[in-house]
Amino acid sequence: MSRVSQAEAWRRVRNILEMSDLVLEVIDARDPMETRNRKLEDLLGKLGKPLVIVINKADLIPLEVLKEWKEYLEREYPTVFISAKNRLGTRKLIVSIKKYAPRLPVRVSVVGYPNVGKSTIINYLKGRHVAETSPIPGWTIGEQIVKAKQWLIVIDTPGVIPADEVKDDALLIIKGAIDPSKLDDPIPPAIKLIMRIKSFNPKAFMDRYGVDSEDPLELLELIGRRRGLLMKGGNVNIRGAAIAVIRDWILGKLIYYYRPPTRSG
Ligand SMILES: Nc1nc2c(ncn2[C@@H]2O[C@H](COP(=O)(O)OP(=O)(O)OP(=O)(O)O)[C@@H](O)[C@H]2O)c(=O)[nH]1
Ligand SMILES: [Mg+2]
Repeated sequence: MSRVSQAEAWRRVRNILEMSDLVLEVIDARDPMETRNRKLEDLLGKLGKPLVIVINKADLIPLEVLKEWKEYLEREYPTVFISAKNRLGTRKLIVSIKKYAPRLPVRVSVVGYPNVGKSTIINYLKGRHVAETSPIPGWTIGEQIVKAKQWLIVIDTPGVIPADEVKDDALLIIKGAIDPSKLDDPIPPAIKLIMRIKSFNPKAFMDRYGVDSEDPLELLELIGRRRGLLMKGGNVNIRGAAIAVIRDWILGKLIYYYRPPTRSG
């Protein structure tokens, strides 16, 4: 499924958490609920480690929605939103680390689902490329300890998936947490993803591909044809189209967002 087994990834993350003074949990701004890792948060609670939630990929969604998520999540944990890739909001991240660190110098681990941008954040904090990043989920296999500043040691970790989710391909695709080319059949998860994207952003497919349909399978066919994904005989390679859609989602080329639940809801 990924380059490292999830059992091994969890084992490594647990070891890192034990030696951390502060933990950054990274989530994806496009789907904060689905990329928030409750299993990790439970573990941190048990270990008694302070946590800051980092909403990453803030460049992909509107500022006013980011502010709503920050306010919502801050009922539970201190929260910042940043775009590690575009280096936006990252000064606030430094301020938060200093504020919530029990002492300086501080050891901060960066954890979360695969592909949320943990290694990109490590590189930002260091100020140069020291951790490998990739649009392929499950890229980081081992921990990497980086002295980012005189007072700051940051630790990159492999993405972790709760055990009860590892077999749910459709859910993991929505979370952007697995590599679609590894799936036996990417078509059913792609269909679920299409339906989720459409439910929040009806224009997403017209904007991205210039085609649309109410029927997700037909939409895959239209996208495949548009992209020239044809098989011998001229039929559309639906599997290829499914992988293309999932990749675009992972790459942030398909976007949706939603607002946090209201206080009464
Ligand atoms: N749009 C956008 N993309 C980002 C941002 N930060 C990271 N990415 C992209 O997200 C993908 C994953 O980034 P990584 O830093 O490798 O993610 P990771 O959490 O370390 O992933 P694993 O090692 O697989 O667990 C890459 O294609 C990054 O370029 C961001 O702020 N905005
Ligand atoms: Mg990584």
